[in-house]
Amino acid sequence: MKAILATCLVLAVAVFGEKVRYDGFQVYELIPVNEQQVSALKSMEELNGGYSFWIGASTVGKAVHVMVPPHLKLNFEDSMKLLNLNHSIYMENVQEKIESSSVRTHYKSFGWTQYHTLEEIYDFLRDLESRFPDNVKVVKGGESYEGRDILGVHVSFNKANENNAIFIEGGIHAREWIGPATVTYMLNEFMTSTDSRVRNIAESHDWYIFPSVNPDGYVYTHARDRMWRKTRQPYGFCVGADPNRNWGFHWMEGGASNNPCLETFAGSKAFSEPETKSLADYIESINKKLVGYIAFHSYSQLLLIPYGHTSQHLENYDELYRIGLKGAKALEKHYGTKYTVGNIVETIYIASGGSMDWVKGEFGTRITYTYELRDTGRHGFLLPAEQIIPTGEETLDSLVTMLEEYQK
Ligand code: 0X9
Ligand code: ZN
Repeated sequence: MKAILATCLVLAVAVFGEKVRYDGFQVYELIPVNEQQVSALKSMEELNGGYSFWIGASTVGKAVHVMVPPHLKLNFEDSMKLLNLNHSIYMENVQEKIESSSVRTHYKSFGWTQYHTLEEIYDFLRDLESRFPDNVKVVKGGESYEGRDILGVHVSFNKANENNAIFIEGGIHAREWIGPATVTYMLNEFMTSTDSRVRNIAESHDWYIFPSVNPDGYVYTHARDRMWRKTRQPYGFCVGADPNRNWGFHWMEGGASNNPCLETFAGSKAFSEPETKSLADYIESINKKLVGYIAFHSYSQLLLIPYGHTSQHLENYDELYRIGLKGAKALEKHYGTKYTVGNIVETIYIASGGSMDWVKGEFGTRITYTYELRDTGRHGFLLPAEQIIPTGEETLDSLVTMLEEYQK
């Protein structure tokens, strides 16, 4: 086993070279109190002068999280003084956080006490198929730029549920590791839980579950750069588009960039990324069976309702909101984790071209939510692996609670 691991490491280093390091990088929290500060922060993000906005500026009063490299610390603090912006350090050393949150103990079997690689996740899916051949089928939802399959499972306990299917999307943003971890946790519970509520919800729907829909990006976060968000298709001297800005519904209508070097680059056109194009084709092929589409991101503890290009409420917003609140309440009961529920623009920021929005806009799928999982910034994208199981438990309860409401 050790020899295999060593070989994998050697191969990874040979293919990708060294890993990107974040020694001394700090994450600041800033809360703009006026419009000038908001627009200055937005310009700073657009200039892309070495800062990385983990949470970009949206409106007055909304927290902004920025990762600052050590050599820019003094410049950054000077800029904050000029802007008269209060700032506090949220994370002292990103590299240390990367190392402590991705510790891998000796790998025995798939579980939820550590984060997994893409291959381990795919093996878990194949393993489920062989353990539950009557109910689980591994399916290919599409293909990535680098030629990887986007694998998922179609779970079905009863042919009669065929047109009562829920699509679960995880990992569209590569660095948000808690997404794929929570999605596999829930999938495992759907198959193995003995809790009657979980059994009832699991067995009264069909499921299309895709834990990691940006496989190139996810592999890259393991092999090369833990903080990678986008796809891996090159655009000039920068790489990747934001796969959650690339879908063909109100594409490039706010919160998206035409600069390939930015984190929110929307791609050269709608569906320029093979991942979004192929997955969209797959979703289209099953759209008549879908009653729900739920995407899992991190972080911020939000339950988001379409759309991301407008704050106008869609036709079943009130239903989604009312039921979302019940989900958030059930979630909080476990560990006190508090979620905010609401329209994307009102709750987080303008973000057009997202997957859920395309599904809702194109097919009118009734149940559509995007989770922004734990936490609110203490660990951010680097959520410790000890939090996978608690996150899984509370998130599963919220989902079960919401689907029970829709069954009523
Ligand atoms: O910016 C995003 O894509 C999401 N936030 S994240 O920090 N995970 O990057 C918000 C998703 C908004 N969703 C849609 N517009 N559908
Ligand atoms: Zn995300």
